[in-house]
Amino acid sequence: MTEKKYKATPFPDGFLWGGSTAANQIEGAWNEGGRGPATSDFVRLFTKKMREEEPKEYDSRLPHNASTKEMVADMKEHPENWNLPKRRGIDFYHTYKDDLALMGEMGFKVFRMSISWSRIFPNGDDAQPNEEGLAFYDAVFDECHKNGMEPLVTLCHFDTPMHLAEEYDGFASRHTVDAFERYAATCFERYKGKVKYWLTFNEINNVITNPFTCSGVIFEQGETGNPYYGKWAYKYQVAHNQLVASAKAVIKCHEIDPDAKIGNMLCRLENYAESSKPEDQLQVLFEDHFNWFFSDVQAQGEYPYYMARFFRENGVEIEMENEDLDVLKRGVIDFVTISYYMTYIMRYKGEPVPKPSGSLVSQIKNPNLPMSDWGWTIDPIGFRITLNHIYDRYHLPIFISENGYGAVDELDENGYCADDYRIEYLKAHVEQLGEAIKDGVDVFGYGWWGPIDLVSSGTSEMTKRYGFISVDLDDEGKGTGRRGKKKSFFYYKKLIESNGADLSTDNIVEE
Ligand code: P53
Repeated sequence: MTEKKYKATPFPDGFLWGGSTAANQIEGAWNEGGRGPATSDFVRLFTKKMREEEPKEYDSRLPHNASTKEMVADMKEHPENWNLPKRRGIDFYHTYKDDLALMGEMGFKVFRMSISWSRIFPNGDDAQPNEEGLAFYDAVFDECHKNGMEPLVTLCHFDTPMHLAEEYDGFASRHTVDAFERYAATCFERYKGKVKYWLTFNEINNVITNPFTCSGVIFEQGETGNPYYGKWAYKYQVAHNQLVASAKAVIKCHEIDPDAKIGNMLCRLENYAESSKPEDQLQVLFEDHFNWFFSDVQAQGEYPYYMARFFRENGVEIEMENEDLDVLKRGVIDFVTISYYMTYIMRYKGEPVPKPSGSLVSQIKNPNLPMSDWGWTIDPIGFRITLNHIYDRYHLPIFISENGYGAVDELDENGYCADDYRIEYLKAHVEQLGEAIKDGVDVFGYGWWGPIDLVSSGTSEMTKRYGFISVDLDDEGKGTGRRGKKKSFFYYKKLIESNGADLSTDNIVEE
């Protein structure tokens, strides 16, 4: 019936429209249900204002005058001195039924979420899994299906169990690789038949800029006297270990549930040269290589040629176990996923060095593009370009695991907001997604980041809202938690109903 009612759509039948979340940004209940602490429980609120007042050189989530270990110790001893919003989330642990019903009401076909590793293994490496944690996700997956959605599940989204961080320096140790493999296998066994789509690590490439957040690396940050601090060797060793862990999970997934598909997740940084100078274009090439490196290994099963020179010239010698290269070869992903938010401008630096750590925002402004309140450029055409680049490179089906617009919303007493700016962003990006599909790119789904307001990853703010559904909570955790429907809720519903054929903004029915 959709075909009759609407004009042709570039989107294939069964296209997976939906939204994306992460356990550490929605669940809350950080110490309930037998859950053990995770790195995300030790991440402070860090607003734009605080960021400006306290410039930093590395992980934006951490103060730069204290080592991670010192800070964690203080958070344990004086939790009252710290605002740690990821412990609260939006209370999804208790509200998931109502929240998923709202997603179902919009017509979602897919719900991307993550499992909190420390709900399943409180220490990350316990002898037995925690049944209460396993049962929670059973209930969530059942609820997804009840509401017409396939769960698409990330195994680890910025929340390494704290025990593995503190005792083993996270993925700096092979112990963590083994623990992850066992955790992944436990999930595949338990949820076989219930979960068809898996992802290994969220934004695996961000290990270079945010090693604590991405990989549970705790020693490296800000510790003066630490021989590894700031060294590429350490970061790329951690990256290697995590790539091996990812490949091992892929192999396990295929063994345990041959019907399931498993993908990667790359924070895709699409870069433009600042000028037509060949040097600037060369910098784009370098930067692309640092970004592609991760998905190249995951999709092609081997280290790409171009890293050898960087490793040689920067003293990086990856320690490998005998089986590693074979594991990487056998553990190639079934599909590719990316997050796409913005594009960056590159200026020649004279040598290949990855972007300065923690820079979520381009150092150089693009005069041709508008920006969000957080300085993120809005670039729908960049989305089409990036999709073509990915497909050209891997020829694998693509799922957009994140795309979205964080803004300050003025919510009324019903939690309503006429968020036309969000609608515009969505419309423009879906239009370009359609163009990419017409170009021949094989995309099978689109997950809007934060379909319900959630705690920001980069700043832990609630003020940076992404949702079609509002949540009455502020940065201090104050508010009723009540959910409301924004104007964009009705727009996305209509868009999904027409399978992307109806993108018009002048016939939105709000009811
Ligand atoms: P927030 C860097 C650049 C782009 C996206 O981000 C990034 C990052 C790392 O923080 O992260 C992804 O909440 C991430 C989500 C996150 C989302 O983008 O800082 O996978 O967890 O919430 C948006 O506005």
